[in-house]
Amino acid sequence: MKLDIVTIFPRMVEIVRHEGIVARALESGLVDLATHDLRDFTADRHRVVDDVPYGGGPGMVLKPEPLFRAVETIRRTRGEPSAIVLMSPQGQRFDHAAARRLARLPHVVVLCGRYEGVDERVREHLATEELSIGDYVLTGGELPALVVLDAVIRLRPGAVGDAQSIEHDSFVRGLLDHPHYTRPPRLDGLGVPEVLQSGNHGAIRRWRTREALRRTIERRPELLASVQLDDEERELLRELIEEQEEGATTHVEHH
Ligand code: 9D3
Repeated sequence: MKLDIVTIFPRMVEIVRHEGIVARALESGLVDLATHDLRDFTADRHRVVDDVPYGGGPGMVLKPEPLFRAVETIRRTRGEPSAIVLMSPQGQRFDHAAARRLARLPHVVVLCGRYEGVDERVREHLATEELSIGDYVLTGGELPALVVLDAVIRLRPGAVGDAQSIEHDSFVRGLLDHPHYTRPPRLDGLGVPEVLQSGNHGAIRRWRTREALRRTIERRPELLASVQLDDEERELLRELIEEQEEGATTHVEHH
């Protein structure tokens, strides 16, 4: 997979080459990452990438020509991209489904916005889609581009050592993850649930499903609306709701 990132802060993106699963995927050639300094595509002596907004108002707007030229150079030197993603607060929310869709493409270009915004002609005539990573205000599209890069790269076959951990991704299933424990069995009096040390794999599986359901109800109940539960899961869910109702009438919530 080819990934091209266009930014005025290429060093912010280059840090991913040094550490972790992403660095290994790049080193092993699973992903070919190129970063492009937007200022290299300016035509003036001062390498200016922004300008005042037509109509007035505060802040600066990212000029269109350097972005168009950057993509033209990517087309010539790296080939025709399958998607040109503009990172912007106005974009569709990036989620696991979007990560999986992008991970299947052979060549993705990501454009990082800065300042108050990007000239609308980039959005309409250059980008093929627009993505946001969530409803909070950042200073630019670089960290969002890294979020997309991280989520996409780990889905490429061979990037994550244990393929099972991809299938178990909680958002693939639509439920939050169950709790995890490792040694020691007692930590200053804090124990590990007996069932996990029992060796009873059926009981362990049921416990994990119950705890995943419990967390989902407590923290992200809206996720349950779009998850397909099997008979056992529906039964566990019914038990949990009963448990919750008993709790509500006998004692005050402690968190
Ligand atoms: C005044 C209106 N703001 C739009 C909501 C202006 C503005 C804020 C922040 C314009 C650009 C930015 C910089 N952010 C991004 O480029 C960005 C972003 C984000 O801020 N949050 C979540 N996802 C993204 S993707 C790109």
